[in-house]
Amino acid sequence: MLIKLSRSSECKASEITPESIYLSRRALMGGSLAALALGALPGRVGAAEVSRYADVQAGHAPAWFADKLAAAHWQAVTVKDEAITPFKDATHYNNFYEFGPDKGDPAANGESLKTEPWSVVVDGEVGKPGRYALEDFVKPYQLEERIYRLRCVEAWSMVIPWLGFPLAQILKQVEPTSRARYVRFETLKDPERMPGQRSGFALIDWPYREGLRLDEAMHPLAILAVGMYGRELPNQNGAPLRLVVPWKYGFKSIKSIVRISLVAEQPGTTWQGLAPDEYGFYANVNPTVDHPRWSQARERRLPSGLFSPNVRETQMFNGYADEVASLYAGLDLRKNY
Ligand SMILES: Nc1nc2c(c(=O)[nH]1)N[C@H]1C(S)=C(S)[C@@H](COP(=O)(O)O)O[C@H]1N2
Ligand SMILES: [Mo]
Repeated sequence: MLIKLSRSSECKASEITPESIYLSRRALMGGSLAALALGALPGRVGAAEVSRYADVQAGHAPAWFADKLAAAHWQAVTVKDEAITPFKDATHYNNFYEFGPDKGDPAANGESLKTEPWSVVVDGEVGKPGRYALEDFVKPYQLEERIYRLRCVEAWSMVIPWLGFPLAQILKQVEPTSRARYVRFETLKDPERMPGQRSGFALIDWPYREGLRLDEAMHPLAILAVGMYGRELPNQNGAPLRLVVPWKYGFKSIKSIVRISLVAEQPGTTWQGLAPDEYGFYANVNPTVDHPRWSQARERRLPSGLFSPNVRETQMFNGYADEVASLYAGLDLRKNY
């Protein structure tokens, strides 16, 4: 994985002051939505309106998405005393190697991705395998807004308001067999529309692949996202369906998913396959286990500029230790990085 610290100066001074939206933490799976916190959102017009967030570009959402949005559970999970990253940064500083290796490439080239129609295959060790149109795949579930920290292994981070639903809901519905121990995910392979899949960055054996242990995948914080900032996902952020696992390094949160397979053995993953000494299967955010080429103790919170680097301490499990640490009881996190 490339690290381009010199690019930190990309953020213009005008972007350094975020549209600060401070939120209070809600109980993890608590159903109650605090009117108080909602009232504190500046620029809010209506529950289903994109203008919940400042400077958010409207997209071209399909009709089913608008219906889902109207019934969404806003702020189902939030972060405490941290500003949401401006939409501009979250959509113009991306890793999505299918569209090129530079942070600006996914925004510049993502347009060519065709997200309609889209289908998702669920197969492997499940009682009910199937191929679903995205709309049908999402239909049974209420969208929840999950405001999560995202910590890239390259030591930058953001706070992003996702819209999605727990991965566990889908997994339960397809009925994993007793042999299922891991979940494997695959991104679309479409070299005609994904320039990075046909260019020089051919080190990657496409499609991009990721995986989770089944108990990690069933954890209520792990979600499949179809939107962010009160709208559908922009292509550069992994439209139309991506994984978000907030306690793990960003590369686990695979974009533009077309296949979810329940499997018996630990699946191979893209970055682990490329550089197994540097990127592990677990990839839990851990400030005490350094990457072989850089420290993981701290991170640059975007927007981050030359004169305002906005560096902060990285938290164990990215701040989600209370919720997820028990998944790793007895596991040597230094060996299982
Ligand atoms: N298919 C695919 N998924 C991917 C990547 C990628 O290159 N291809 N990059 C990963 C990395 S390294 C990070 S940090 C996050 C970035 O998500 P964001 O661009 O929405 O912030 O996506 C992850 N998911
Ligand atoms: Mo990343």
